[in-house]
Amino acid sequence: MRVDVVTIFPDYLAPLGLSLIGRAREAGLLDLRVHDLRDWTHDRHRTVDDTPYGGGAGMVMRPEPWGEALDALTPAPGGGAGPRLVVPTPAGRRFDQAMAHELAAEPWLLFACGRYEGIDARVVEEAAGSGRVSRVDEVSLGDYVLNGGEVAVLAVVEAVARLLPGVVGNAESLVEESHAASRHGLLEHPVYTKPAAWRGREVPPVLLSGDHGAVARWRRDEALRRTAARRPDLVARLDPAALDRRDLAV
Ligand code: 6GU
Repeated sequence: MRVDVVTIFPDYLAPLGLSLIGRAREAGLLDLRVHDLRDWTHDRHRTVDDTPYGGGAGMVMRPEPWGEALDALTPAPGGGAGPRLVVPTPAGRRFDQAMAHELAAEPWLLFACGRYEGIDARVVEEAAGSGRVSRVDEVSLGDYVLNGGEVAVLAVVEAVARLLPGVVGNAESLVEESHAASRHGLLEHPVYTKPAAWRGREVPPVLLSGDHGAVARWRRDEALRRTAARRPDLVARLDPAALDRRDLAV
């Protein structure tokens, strides 16, 4: 998969050279390219922002550098398939595991990181009608405000890259984790490792019992309990068909 990121803070994306993602890049599974938006400015101060029309606090990113950046990084219409453009913004559609899977199926993603109060709205409009990108999504990580899109890109790229074939060594760990489709909308159960007793706390005995059915039942109960306590919104959305009689006793 190819991923381009345009930002005024390329150094912010440095963690994408580390760990799992760094190894995926070295292995050729992920072709990640970070670009400085200021390379597409032409004034002495390399200006990327200006005051908002209509007034109000803060600054808005000017459309011209963005237009030039997107033109430079995408094929002309008819020149082959363009990337899917992803614009992180707190005003976007909520990013979730389903969207991570959707993005992981794309051959090419292009992230446009806004700063300040955001990017002039014509940039997304123009890109969507340009024929140079396959589609445009404005996405949000959740209901809180970050200073810019860079941290969101770190999160989205990590969530997406770990779904690419060969990136996570043990594919089974993808299946079991919280928010995997196979968990039917429940959070993951708590996990334990050695030692069996630590600071006076024992690992739940059922996990040492060797009774695989009992272990599965215990994990299911704990997942339900945890989800009900922490994410009642997920419980409300559970498919009733995914519950069994013993679940209702929890
Ligand atoms: Cl994607 N961007 C910004 N600036 N703030 C956010 C966000 C994105 N998601 C949650 N807060």
